[in-house]
Amino acid sequence: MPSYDTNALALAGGVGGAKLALGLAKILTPEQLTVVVNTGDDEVFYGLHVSPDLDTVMYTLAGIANPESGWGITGETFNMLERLSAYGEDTWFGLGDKDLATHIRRTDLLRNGETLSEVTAKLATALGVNHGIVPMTDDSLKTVVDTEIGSLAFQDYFVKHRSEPKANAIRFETDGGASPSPGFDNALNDADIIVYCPSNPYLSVAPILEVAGVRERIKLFSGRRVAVSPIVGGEAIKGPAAKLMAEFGVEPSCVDVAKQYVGLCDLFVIDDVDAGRANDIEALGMDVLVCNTIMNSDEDKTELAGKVLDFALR
Ligand code: FO1
Repeated sequence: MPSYDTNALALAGGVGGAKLALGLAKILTPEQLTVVVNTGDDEVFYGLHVSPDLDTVMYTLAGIANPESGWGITGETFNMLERLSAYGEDTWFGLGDKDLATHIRRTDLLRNGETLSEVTAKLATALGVNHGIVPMTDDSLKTVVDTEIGSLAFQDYFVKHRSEPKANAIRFETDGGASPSPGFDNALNDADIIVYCPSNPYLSVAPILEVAGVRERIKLFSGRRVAVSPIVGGEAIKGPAAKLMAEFGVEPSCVDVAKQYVGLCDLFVIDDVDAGRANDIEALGMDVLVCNTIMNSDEDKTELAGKVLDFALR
């Protein structure tokens, strides 16, 4: 494994982002990598502050993520949820018994006045994660999906309604504006490369770019910016990206993901099955790397992370 002389800032949503973040964490030291995570999906459930994407990245790096779903903790049970349901609570959001401890601890620390960044660092350290996992902001910035059945908070859209209602628009609501978290701010100043993990460009990366000043700072970023497509062969590896693209009138393809990043990205990584689309992406002004981007095993994650770093640093 070559050692890299670089500082990387990775932008990640949930499951897909966490996979590449793990690959990067296996190659780069904690000093060399900051993973900035979408918090537009955060929600209060049963009185507890849940940060699904932060937890997915944290559990993945800690080696305890549920391998089937990609989110939640492996070997989970749902006794608490059953009891809550018996009390008449509508338990459509599945908080497992082990996962629950994370949300109780987070909520408690937030109520004591700690920031989400501080709380996340404490939780990650307790789980043995040494690489920096930071929320995009310590402020509130919520993803709202305007659909044919009305405006839905992200988890309402994604989990309760299983992404079924036709979406018209995606909006981000802040309570007086959202600034980058201190870790994000530092990484934007110190990083040599920015990696867009293969996360949904509309639901996971767009909220990160919505944080005050971030889009402009990434536009002006002097190092290389490299993105990995979450769309392979016209399908999203996971989640509703392809469905949303079709609803927004764009062809669900790696080319249209690249279009979202014009001016914000120099290098674009697509899967072997999309090799025929490389010219279309080059025409957008990005260099293209074609390779396997499907990350089933830890070896796949490390291999892709290595290729992404080699491509960015060549
Ligand atoms: N996704 C589901 O589809 N159903 C659930 O009940 C659910 C519960 C859940 C609990 C904690 C957590 O961290 C994530 C959870 N997710 C669930 C996943 C989550 O909604 C999405 O992965 C992200 O918000 C999108 O990246």
